[in-house]
Amino acid sequence: MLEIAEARARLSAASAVAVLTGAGISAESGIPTFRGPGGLWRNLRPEDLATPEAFERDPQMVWEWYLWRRGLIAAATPNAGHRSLVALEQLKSRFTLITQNVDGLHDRAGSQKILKIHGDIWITRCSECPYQRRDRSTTEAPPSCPECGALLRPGVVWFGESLPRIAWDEAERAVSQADVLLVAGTSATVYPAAGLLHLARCVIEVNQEETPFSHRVAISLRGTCGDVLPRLW
Ligand code: BV8
Ligand code: ZN
Repeated sequence: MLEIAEARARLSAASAVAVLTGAGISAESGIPTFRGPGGLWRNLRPEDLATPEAFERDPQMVWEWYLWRRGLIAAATPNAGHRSLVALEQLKSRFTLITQNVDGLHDRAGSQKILKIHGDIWITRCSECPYQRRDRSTTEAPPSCPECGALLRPGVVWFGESLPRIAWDEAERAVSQADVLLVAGTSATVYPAAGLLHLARCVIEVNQEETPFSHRVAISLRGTCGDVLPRLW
């Protein structure tokens, strides 16, 4: 595959590399994607689940959805796609992994420099005050904040909520300074994350299907993360 050789050449010549991952990189670990067949949103629309209004309206339903997802994620293990990014990080002096995923599989694979721009499902935080904790508990209902008594919620970014300031600023800087932005397993439909592709000098995309950016990136590799990524370095 000519494009693979071209992608390998560009990545090996790059001294600064940024990577953006989406749900597609965790699909081969058995975690359903958001918009694919059998996706997490299948019977409900994102607006029904991942929004502050939904949590306000029905905290129990939203909490249970995250509990179900935590169960899926706890049973999953990182795959060759996650592991290949650990190897790439060790090869590059300047490397930043930006992920939209909240599953923590990049951490478990051994990646070091991770910017979680949509938060972390293993964090539980207060809906009112700054209180938060790492949380693997499986309490059936959203607990109350020990500091202020308000309801606790998953430490993820919902639709309509702004992204974590520090992580987002670092992500923008890393992409604008990178020689190559490698985009793996994302439909590139959620903003502002997808906007990072506009900042990059050179984008290499790895996706099973076409995305809105496939015709505008330097190289668009069609295939699974688990198969393609390990062949790129
Ligand atoms: C904000 C965390 C404002 C929670 C998530 C209209 C136009 C443009 C934008 C908007 C609009 N209306 C509203 C907006 C803004 C909105 C948005 O972008 N909406 C979209 C739907 C249009 N964005 C927001 O609300 C953001 N906040 O704008 O705030 C603001 C500004 C200032 C001050 C205050 C407020 C917040 C967005 C974050 C939402 N949170 N998740 C949780 O996880 O529960 S988004 C959710 O979608 C996940 O994070 C996920 O990562 C993300 C993106 O999805 P993908 O990761 O790409 O997954 P998807 O299933 O879509 O695609 C999978 C891809 O993988 C596919 O392409 C598939 O082909 C491929 N694939 C599958 N298997 C494989 C594979 N590829 C390779 N190998 C495989 N094996
Ligand atoms: Zn509180």
